[in-house]
Amino acid sequence: MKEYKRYLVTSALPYANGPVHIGHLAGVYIPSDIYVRYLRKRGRDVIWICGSDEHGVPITIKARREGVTPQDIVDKYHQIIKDSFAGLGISFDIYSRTTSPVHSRTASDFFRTLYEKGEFTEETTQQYYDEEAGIFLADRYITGTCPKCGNEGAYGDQCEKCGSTLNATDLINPRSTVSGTQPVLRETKHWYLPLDRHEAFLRGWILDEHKEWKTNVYGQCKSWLDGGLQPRAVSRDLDWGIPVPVEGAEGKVLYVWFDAPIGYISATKELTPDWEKYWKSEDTRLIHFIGKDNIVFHCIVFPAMLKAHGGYILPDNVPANEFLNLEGEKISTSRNWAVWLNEYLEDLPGKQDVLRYVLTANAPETKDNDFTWKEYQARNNNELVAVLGNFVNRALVLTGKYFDGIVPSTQELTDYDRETLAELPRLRESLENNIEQFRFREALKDAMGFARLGNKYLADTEPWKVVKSDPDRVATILNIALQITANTAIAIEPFMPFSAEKMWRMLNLEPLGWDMLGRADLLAPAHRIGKPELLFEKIEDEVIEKQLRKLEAAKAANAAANATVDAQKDAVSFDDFQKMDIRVSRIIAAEKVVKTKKLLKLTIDTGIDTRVIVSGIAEHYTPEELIGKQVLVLVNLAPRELKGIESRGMILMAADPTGKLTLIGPEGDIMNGATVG
Ligand code: B3M
Ligand code: ZN
Repeated sequence: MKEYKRYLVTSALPYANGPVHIGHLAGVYIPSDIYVRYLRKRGRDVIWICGSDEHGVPITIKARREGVTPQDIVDKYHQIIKDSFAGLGISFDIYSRTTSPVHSRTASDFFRTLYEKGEFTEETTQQYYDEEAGIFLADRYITGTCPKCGNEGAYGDQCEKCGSTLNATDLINPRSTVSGTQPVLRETKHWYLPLDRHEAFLRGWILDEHKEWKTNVYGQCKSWLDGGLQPRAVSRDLDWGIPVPVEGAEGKVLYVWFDAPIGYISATKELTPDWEKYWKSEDTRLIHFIGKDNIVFHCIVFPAMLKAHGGYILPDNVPANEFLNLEGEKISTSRNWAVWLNEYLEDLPGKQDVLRYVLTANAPETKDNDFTWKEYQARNNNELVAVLGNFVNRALVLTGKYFDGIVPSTQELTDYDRETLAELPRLRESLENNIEQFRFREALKDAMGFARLGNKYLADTEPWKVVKSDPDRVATILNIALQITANTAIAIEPFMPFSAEKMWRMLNLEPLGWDMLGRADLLAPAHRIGKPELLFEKIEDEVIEKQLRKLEAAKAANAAANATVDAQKDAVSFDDFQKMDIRVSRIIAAEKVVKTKKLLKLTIDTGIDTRVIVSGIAEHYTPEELIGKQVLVLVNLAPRELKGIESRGMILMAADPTGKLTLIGPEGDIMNGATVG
């Protein structure tokens, strides 16, 4: 691979219309933080660019909904996002924003250059217009049925279900998301980037020169190219965004996906006067970290823009990750089905590295993956506490106990000692190879491999058993254990910087450089180590249950907010109603029906008789809650057999639009058998 003098790393600019969640972290920000921390640790010249993406329709929709300005929205969430990234140790060199003056100037100049070079086409087309709201409908302002997959919630620019990029006029049965009305078509002029003009170049650059790109990225680019590239509008009829800087463009702004990637350039300008050294020299390696829904913009559209402009380098790699789901469901900002980073840092202070570890160990690097709080707890307790924490604690505590915290000298090494030490450079090589190939899950296993090696070494040599009979042997064992501890601190630093910092403090050492990794002489005999601290603590069930309750509450709140009451049924006659015999009854016994989730077997005193009724309310009531309750029973419903039990009648329940079931009963105690009419 080509030797580069410097690295320019970017991470996708998060939309400033909400906090970041674990899907963003697993997909983009933790992998890029690991990679950049590793490059810095190796002494490479690297700058890492990010910032808030503050234009676009989602932000204006949220502003309308909250009755504030788009600037209010982006000011609020830019700060929340920036602070929460810092709280997790996501160590950008700059976290800027696309409402900055530098960005407006840079994006305007970029557009003007392409305009003056004739790189755009101008087209007057019919676009959807909302006559009630008085605005053109672009992107998220319009919804309808996706022509490709039938998804009825597709948007004017993208279908989230099948990932297709759409034009608003492609939508079937379009509706304005602002007023809900049926939009009309109106003429409007826009500027287009004729991607088809760059198709041959892009085919060669990607399909021939970058076969090493991740399969998911290369595959998506190939299907885009094979499908034939179309001109893409680079302006919009909106009042929020960077004004199109040419004559005859009143009321038009740059399309957010045109301006946002230029944000990488403007933020670099803010960071360093040497910005051109990074963006315009072939000695720079440009890497874009993104999620899979941004592949076309970073591999096709932005490179075409850079090529058309001239003078810029193109990305050498775009290691996009797939999506992370949460408890088996797609993460959704609108449904509040997410673990928000700012809330995580509040709820679980001091557990930044646990989240970094779990989201790396489980990262959706090649396919969508799932985050569960149970797995978060298991990985913390069984891997971080039981392996990494346990090993480091033993090595340090035993050195304190047997050698008063002084690193002992090694005596005669055994074959097993030498075999163990020989593992160190091997682990280093594998770790480096995996990080350089953007395989961070595998790289994390290598980093944890140092702790596993140490844990096993202590368990096999059992210094606590031989300390009386052979203190020299124990000196050798603990010296080796401490060398492995120091190796572990170097190796985990890109992944878990907070724990590495603690380890250097406990070792009473300044952080060692990456070039020391794999060696067995990191701690000199007679060096005094520091005070052992616990690296990780066990996570109890209660902590997880609280998070799961929080998710369920969010789901219920969302369901209630979106609930719609069923329409009235067809009319029935009074005689029809008279046929139903509904009685006040009392539940006198209740038990779960084995091998079912929903069924309870209830013994009911109807005032007429005592009978058994099977009811599907086990997910809403426990048997204990029901005993003694008076309920309404339809007693003359024809008997049915359910799971081998004869059920005679039906208990009346209220089912609300969120699916919650509630028993209906009399106000206060009345006689069983009372007739309800
Ligand atoms: N704001 C993030 C997204 O699509 C988008 C990235 C821009 S990177 C230039 O979720
Ligand atoms: Zn679709």
